[in-house]
Amino acid sequence: MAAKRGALIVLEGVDKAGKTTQCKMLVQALQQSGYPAEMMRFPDRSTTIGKLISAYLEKKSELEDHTVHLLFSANRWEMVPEMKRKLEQGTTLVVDRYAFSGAAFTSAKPGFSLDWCTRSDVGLPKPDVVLFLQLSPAEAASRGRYGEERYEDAAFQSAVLDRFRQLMDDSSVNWKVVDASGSVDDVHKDIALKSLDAIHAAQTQPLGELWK
Ligand code: Z5A
Repeated sequence: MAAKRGALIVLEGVDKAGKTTQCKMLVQALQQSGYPAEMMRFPDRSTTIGKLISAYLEKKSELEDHTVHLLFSANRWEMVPEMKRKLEQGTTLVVDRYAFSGAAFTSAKPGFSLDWCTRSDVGLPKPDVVLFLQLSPAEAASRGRYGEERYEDAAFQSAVLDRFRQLMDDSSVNWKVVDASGSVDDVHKDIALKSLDAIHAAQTQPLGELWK
């Protein structure tokens, strides 16, 4: 009999919301409970495309805004065969940022519509759930100063948050808001519960296509 497919679980949220911390904790907790699970993150800076993106984020290179948007998208598409293979084999993928970051960040730049920014990601594997880690700008600021990378400033992050809110109005995506202001353990408990629901639901549903 074919293995039940794994779930595609995406964590999104503003800077310093705790996405990376929570992805790692979730994968560990799932594995300890006997669910095959792996973490992925976007951008995946290890690939040839990812290295171009990384140099751009580190301000070591300049790229035209449409071009870098399409590179972020290509960086997701290049991972699709591997993602599908793992999901079909029954592995749950816990993904740190996805197409929603792509659309929110580029559309926060002048002259970009949300509609244009979603197009290059139409048809990607559709997450079974997108957990949006909600944190106010003041609470994010209390977690330390922004770093040196591109986009790490308060005004731009506030524009990004507005775009995320618009994306969350789309009921074709299974958004779940998580209050990320609690302790690491409390946030984890909420995420683990919501993720188990998604894992169980995914076992009886085919993998969808995003924004189609
Ligand atoms: N980007 C884009 O433009 N287009 C795209 O398509 C994609 C991304 C996919 C790089 O992303 C940039 O690329 C990003 C979006 C853009 N730009 N920005 N800004 P990244 O994933 O490499 O971003 P990051 O900078 O590594 O992650 P982050 O957002 O800054 O952090 P986080 O993952 O949400 O949080 P964290 O690293 O887990 O935790 C941050 C700190 O808070 C750390 O000190 C923790 O110990 C602390 N923390 C975590 N949880 C808690 C709780 N609950 N309480 C207190 N303190 C906590």
